[in-house]
Amino acid sequence: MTRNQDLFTRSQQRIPGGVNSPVRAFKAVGGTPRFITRAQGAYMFDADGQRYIDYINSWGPMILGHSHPEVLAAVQEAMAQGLSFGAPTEREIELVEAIAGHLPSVEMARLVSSGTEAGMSALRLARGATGRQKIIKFEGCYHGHADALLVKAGSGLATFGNPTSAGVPPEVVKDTLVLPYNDVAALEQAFNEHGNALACVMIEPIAGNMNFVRASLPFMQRCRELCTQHGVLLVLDEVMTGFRVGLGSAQGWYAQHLPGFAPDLTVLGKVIGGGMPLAAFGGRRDVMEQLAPLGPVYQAGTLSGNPVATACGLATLRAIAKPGFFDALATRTQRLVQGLVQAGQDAGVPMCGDSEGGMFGFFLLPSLPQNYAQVMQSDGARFNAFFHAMLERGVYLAPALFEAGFVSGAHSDADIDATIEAAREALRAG
Ligand code: KE4
Repeated sequence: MTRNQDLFTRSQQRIPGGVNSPVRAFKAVGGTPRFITRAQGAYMFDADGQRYIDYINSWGPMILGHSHPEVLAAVQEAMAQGLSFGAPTEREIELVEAIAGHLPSVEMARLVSSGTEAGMSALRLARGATGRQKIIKFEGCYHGHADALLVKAGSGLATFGNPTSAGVPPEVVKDTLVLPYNDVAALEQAFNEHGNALACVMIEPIAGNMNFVRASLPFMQRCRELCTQHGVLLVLDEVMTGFRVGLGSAQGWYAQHLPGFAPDLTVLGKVIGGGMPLAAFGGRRDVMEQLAPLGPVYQAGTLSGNPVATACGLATLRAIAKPGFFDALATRTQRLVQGLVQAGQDAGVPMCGDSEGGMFGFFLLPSLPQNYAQVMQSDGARFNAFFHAMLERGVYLAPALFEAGFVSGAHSDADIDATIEAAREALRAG
């Protein structure tokens, strides 16, 4: 028994599935999860002393790499002043001002403790601000585990959703319409039928929960136009892409290609907390001012804007805003994806990939998928074998073919080279 196996056996006695979040259990890829003892820079170390080049980055937050000195110093200084007050602090203002400084669409924001809480609150706010109940989400997008958003496409796809989880009453999801991603015709039909009853459209602009699928420019433009036309709020779920694909996040990328593009609300998490429990939702002032204590939409949280978490997030945002950070990160991430794709082609394995900033995806497919159905045509068994072959070579990729990968500012060119070499060996091994 390795130490990882021993810990996994023990953890399963007291924690469901042995993990505090399902994807960590390696159910999709099989095998024993690695119990991490420490992490430094681009590396994580497991209970058996194995070092891994880390492409999980805690599912996105660790964009600077682990144990970044400036972040640790800020957290240690904050901790010494107190862990939690349940009262406002200046640093909460500073963090929201920093977010708003990079995202012009965010005129106001509220801090919460998880992406789920942010998405759930944004949904309630959209419904409260518009007085409407129906919402649109897209197949393959994940917005956290709030009941109304745990919805899979109905049999006919563009139908009102069915719960993806036990315990979610059908009446909670009856107003959640699930559409195919990147399908303009389905979107237009949904607006024709329900436009004036819709509170919001919620979308991952680059769907990291389908590994890495971009909303096409025509599709995103149509989302914006139809929402504006029907008084529907466009909510970008940037929990994963926010401050990960660029300082302007994904909305900044779309605004470069669609002049004047801006969402009405944005959901953020991960990077803005720098690895601590912190997320946010924000957007138009007239909408945000519907929140208690100003307006009728209730939302609250004991640890919202926690002083240690805001110190971690603020130090992270300040570090990634330094000149050249994202250029270097994007270049390294692109080189990684190009190397993986080339390794696939040289081994006669269909492989394609894409990246933006420090977020990437690769698929065991001949061409980039545009929606969930196409992603799931990937060869799952071959992905699982590749995942474990890479893990054995000290490279920790996302343990599921529908998850994105992340590069940090701490990943060196040597780490990228070593990863590509490991992929060449793993793919040759078959
Ligand atoms: P959290 O509640 O896990 O902080 O955030 C939920 C969430 C919301 N929106 C998007 C676009 C997200 O990607 C997430 C969470 N992402 C997953 C990874 N696909 C977190 C990993 C996990 O569930 O353990």
